[in-house]
Amino acid sequence: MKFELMASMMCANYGNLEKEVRDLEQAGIDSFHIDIMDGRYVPNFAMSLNDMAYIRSATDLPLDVHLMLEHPNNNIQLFTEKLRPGDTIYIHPEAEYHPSTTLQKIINAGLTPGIAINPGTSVETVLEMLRIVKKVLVMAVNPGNAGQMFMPYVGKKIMKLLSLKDEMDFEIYWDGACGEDKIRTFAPRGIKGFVLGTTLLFGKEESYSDAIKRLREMEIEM
Ligand code: S6P
Ligand code: MG
Repeated sequence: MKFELMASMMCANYGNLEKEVRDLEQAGIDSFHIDIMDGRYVPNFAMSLNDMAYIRSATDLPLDVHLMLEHPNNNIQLFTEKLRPGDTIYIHPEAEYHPSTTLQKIINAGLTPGIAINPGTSVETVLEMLRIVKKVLVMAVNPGNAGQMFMPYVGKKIMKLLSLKDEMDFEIYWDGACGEDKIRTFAPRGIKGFVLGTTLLFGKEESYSDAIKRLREMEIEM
């Protein structure tokens, strides 16, 4: 079964980011997930613009940029000008007065537009934006940190999104507390990709190569 695996780079070893990028590439990761925070929309600072720009320069794989910022429209250009076609920017619609304007700027820059949906945000609230975006990042934890508790009630929302994705033309991605069980359950149902953080990939005895190989070769029942 084909599904994408993204590495959550806020969980990487910043002592040697170049090696982290190289090891993850060699291990067969599909893209790099970049969590950008402002300490306001979420109570944390993870990665920033320069970290993103460095990783952009260090790999040819796509970047998957998750903006956890208040009013990203104010400085979206700082991000779009450093990215390239094939890269994605996700915004949180509730962090913006006019999210469709910001999404249009992402489209105009030749990038893939996405929205991230918090555990407490309903599909109905973002319904019209599903027509604009190509990707929906479903947050299975409250945004802001790695290593958090899975919110089981997001399962129902995922089923609703799955029923809309073909008609409205978007793909669904999983972010937060992604364990093997989540991939086994949701890949066959149509979730296209999974962000891997401390639950499955980082800070383990197992090498990135072994972990990614194991996940790709997992027996998944349809
Ligand atoms: C959370 C962030 C995520 C995490 C990732 C961590 O605000 O958007 O991308 O970095 O989910 O994964 P884990 O397995 O540690 O929860
Ligand atoms: Mg994220």
